[in-house]
Amino acid sequence: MSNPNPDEHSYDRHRLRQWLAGDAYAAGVSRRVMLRLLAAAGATAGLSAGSAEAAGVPGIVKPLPEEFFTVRGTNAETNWPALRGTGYHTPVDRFFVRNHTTTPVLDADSWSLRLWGSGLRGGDTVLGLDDLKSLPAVTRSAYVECAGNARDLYASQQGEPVSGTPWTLGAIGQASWRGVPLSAVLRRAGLTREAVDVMPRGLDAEYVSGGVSVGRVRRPMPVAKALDDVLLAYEMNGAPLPPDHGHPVRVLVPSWVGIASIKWAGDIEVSAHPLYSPWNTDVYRLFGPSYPPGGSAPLTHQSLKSAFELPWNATLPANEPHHLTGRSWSGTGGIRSVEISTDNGTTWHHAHLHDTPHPARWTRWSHTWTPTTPGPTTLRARATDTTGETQPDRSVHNTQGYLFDAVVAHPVTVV
Ligand SMILES: Nc1nc2c(c(=O)[nH]1)N[C@H]1C(S)=C(S)[C@@H](COP(=O)(O)O)O[C@H]1N2
Ligand SMILES: [Mo]
Repeated sequence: MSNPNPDEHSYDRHRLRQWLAGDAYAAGVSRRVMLRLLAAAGATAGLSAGSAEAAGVPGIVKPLPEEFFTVRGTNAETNWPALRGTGYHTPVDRFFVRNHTTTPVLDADSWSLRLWGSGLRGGDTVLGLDDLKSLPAVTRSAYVECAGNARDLYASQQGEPVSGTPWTLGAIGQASWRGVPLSAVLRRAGLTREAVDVMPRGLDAEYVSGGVSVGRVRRPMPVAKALDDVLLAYEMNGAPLPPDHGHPVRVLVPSWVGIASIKWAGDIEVSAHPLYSPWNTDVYRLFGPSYPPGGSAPLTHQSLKSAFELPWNATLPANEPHHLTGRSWSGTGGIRSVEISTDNGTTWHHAHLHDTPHPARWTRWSHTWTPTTPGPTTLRARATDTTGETQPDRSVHNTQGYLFDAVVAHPVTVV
């Protein structure tokens, strides 16, 4: 798989080596706590159950009607049929929510963002929302997708056990985000040439796993990505960010794993040393027999996927044309083509594509099918991206079920 950004590639290699050598310093988590955590959770099971999740309370502010969402612990998965006809951007009322704890309801007037750390000159910088809004704004379309999206397919389609929230395909949403480039804020705060990592941290509650707090949600990214296309977003689809999606300000890291897009940003550490958090060491890396003993490099880009805007086990009348619709996306390239099979993968037809390719955005597609034979069958959508990668028949397993990319067999019955 090609990596479009050489700086990200060297980030992967160098940080992994440093982490494995114990060279990165632990911000907020002592070695002792990490060891307890690993003992409690099992070396690769990682962080799985928060206290709210264990209690089965979603802790989400917006309504979660059954036709739009499937609630999974502290999270809400978007039902794909609810996206049919919604256009390029996902309406907030059906945008998935992934919370480690619960949505904090923050006051925009008293909110501030602190930038600090050894990668800045001249001390801390504190910015209020008005300060951010006084900087030149940009608007950008991008999806946010959980790295564990489609995790359940490892088990249901491939018969392989994985740990974590059993998402089907609905842990993705795409919005139009307005905000300030993180690069502008970093430069204003006195970014130095020595800076290597940038770590935003949320204002939501500390995350407790296995009875041990690992602190507030945070994950470092290399300075090259931070200076590239990352936004500090304060608007979503033309309105102030809603509480569940990070009000008043979230980080938006296009095409990367959703965990990078820290909600309710409260501070950003800018460091001249490699940074560490549980979210780039114990979770959001690939573990398992196909990967190095210490796991893969920390995850960056999302994987290639496709989904139909149709209920699972949908019933479709025979001898009538059905306008099948769906979307495909890839974090490493735009979508170049999508093929559809309505006969369990025997024959394939090119779908009609409705959007231009972009690695941070999905492409809508459609295909008209007139079934003639009653009975059960499976529909498949197989996308190819602009790097030439095509969705495989089987996804390479990892214990935490990240980055599923195989063609999904979507069951339907013709009547
Ligand atoms: N502060 C904070 N930021 C966070 C999270 C969180 O729990 N707390 N969850 C992350 C994960 S794992 C994902 S997939 C995305 C989900 O964004 P959404 O809830 O707006 O869809 O937010 C990320 N940012
Ligand atoms: Mo996620």
